[in-house]
Amino acid sequence: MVELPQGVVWGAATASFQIEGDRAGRGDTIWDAFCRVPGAVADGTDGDTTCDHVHRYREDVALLADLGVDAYRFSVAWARVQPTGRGDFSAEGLGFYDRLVDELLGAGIEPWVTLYHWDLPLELQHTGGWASRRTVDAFVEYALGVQDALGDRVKRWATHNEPWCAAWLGHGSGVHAPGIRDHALAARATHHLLLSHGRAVAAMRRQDPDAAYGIVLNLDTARAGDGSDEARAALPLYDAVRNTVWLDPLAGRGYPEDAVSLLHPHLAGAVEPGDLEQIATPLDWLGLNYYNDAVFEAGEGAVPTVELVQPGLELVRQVDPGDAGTAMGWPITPDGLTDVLVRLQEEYPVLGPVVVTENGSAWDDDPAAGPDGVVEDPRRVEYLHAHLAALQAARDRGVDVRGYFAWSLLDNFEWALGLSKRFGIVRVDFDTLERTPKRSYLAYRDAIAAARADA
Ligand code: IFM
Repeated sequence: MVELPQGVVWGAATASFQIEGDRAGRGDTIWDAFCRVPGAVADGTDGDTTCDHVHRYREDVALLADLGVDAYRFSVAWARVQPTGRGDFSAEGLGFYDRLVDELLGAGIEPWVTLYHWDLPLELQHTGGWASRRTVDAFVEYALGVQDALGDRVKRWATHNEPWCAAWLGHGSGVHAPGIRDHALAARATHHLLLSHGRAVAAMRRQDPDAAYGIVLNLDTARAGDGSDEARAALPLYDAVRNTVWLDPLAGRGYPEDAVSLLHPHLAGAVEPGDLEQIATPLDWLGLNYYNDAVFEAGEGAVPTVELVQPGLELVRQVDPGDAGTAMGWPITPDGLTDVLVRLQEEYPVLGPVVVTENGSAWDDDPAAGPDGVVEDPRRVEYLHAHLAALQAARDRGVDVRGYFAWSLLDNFEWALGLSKRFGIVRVDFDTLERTPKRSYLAYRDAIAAARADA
């Protein structure tokens, strides 16, 4: 086991498919296929160019350096380094990450690498994707190959980003690639994602015992906004699929009873002897992506529909926050970040210190830069300050939080919503690819400097 440094690592995060572009330099992924389905991506955009980061990474690292971060969290595109997901690795694809890592280290920024942020090589979907056990073996092979290439310099690894999304948005509601709506397959994918995590961590730790290994989960707290019986009854069922179905097996407790009965027989049916022990391979740190709490009310069929995502939510819908929400229609609930951090400390200390690996908000920014060349985004600044205060509140209550990564460095491809939703603290003009810092970038820079001065 490896100790992360004490204190908070300040960082910013992105993900491969969302920023890289350079479609010609990699194999086809499930997201390329999904983007080709008419209507699947709201604005009809795709991952072919996005921020063109593969060609502009030096400029982006310079932005990180000016921001003053300690660390940069990015993901490797599996199909860039292993185009079909099995067999030969691409020297050209690995070469890109090799140069990126060197550029970061040269700027004094530590690379935090996520191995899987949803862009499965399409060939692996043809053999069953995450619903198939075969993908587990493929993932371990891929993880070891990337570590072979970068592990002399990369010492912070996360296996998966938000496996709930890969399993339940990808196979439950089908609003994400591969666009499947089948709770049985979502349950199987849940198990295989966890198993691939545990096996990869064990194999990578054998290869490099001096690196720190984690997984990144999107956890939140569900609340009954209207206090109705329907909403209250849905809360533990939501919690089982969103939170504890991941946390409990990672903590060595097996799958929680609520999840097993809700997903019967698909979840338990996927488990083979020895799997739970492998999933519980010790972690050096746990990544938490936090955006907002889930607030439910009684009611069916409203948008956004939640009953498709997982069973147990047939009689509820999520409360629409209206103008009080972000451009995603998400409520703003900073206290919820403190709550989740406190819960992790109280109920899951075995999972190690927590790193907030993503936190941020989308707004319809006014693109015009002011006289000082900065794009004004007052509500993102407000959201950032509120969540940094919530992080501090958790630390004041004794929670061992070791990092905070803003989502996202750049405006980027927001999955099924395409290029229309902007989470960046730096604006990207998707026609010219010009980068312009927003006020939130400067606010975050000031917050980091102030935190360092206090430390
Ligand atoms: O853009 C995503 C990211 O890929 C995963 N976490 C949530 C972000 C905002 O939706």
